[in-house]
Amino acid sequence: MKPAFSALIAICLLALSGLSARAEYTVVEVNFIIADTNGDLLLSKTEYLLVALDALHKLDKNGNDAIDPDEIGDLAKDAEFEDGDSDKSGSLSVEEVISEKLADFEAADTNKDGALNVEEVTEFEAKKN
Ligand SMILES: [Ca+2]
Ligand SMILES: [Ca+2]
Ligand SMILES: [Ca+2]
Repeated sequence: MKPAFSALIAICLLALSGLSARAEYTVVEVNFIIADTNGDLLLSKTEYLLVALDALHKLDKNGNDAIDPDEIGDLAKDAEFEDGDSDKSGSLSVEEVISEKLADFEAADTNKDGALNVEEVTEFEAKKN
């Protein structure tokens, strides 16, 4: 599915979901709805991890199941990339992406119900930037 098309669907779903009555949605909200594959307005750990793994596979141009610095350009200098690279191999493996995302999930789940609602994700993304 083309990204523009799935964003359009997400906006329609948001409108139908009654999540908010606004005409415009933030990038975080649109991404949230795309990630929320079962449409319960909560991101489970699986849904959260699938987004990261999907991104990894899109970025992984040489197909070694890892994000290498030359595949992401300047993002490789990002603290998040360096933090995630726990064995300091210079690349992010699938395992490293999963463990980093699980840590993110725990940090973002402020009410500790084992799922992320849109407020939790919005707050977490705001803190990260
Ligand atoms: Ca869900
Ligand atoms: Ca790679
Ligand atoms: Ca939560």
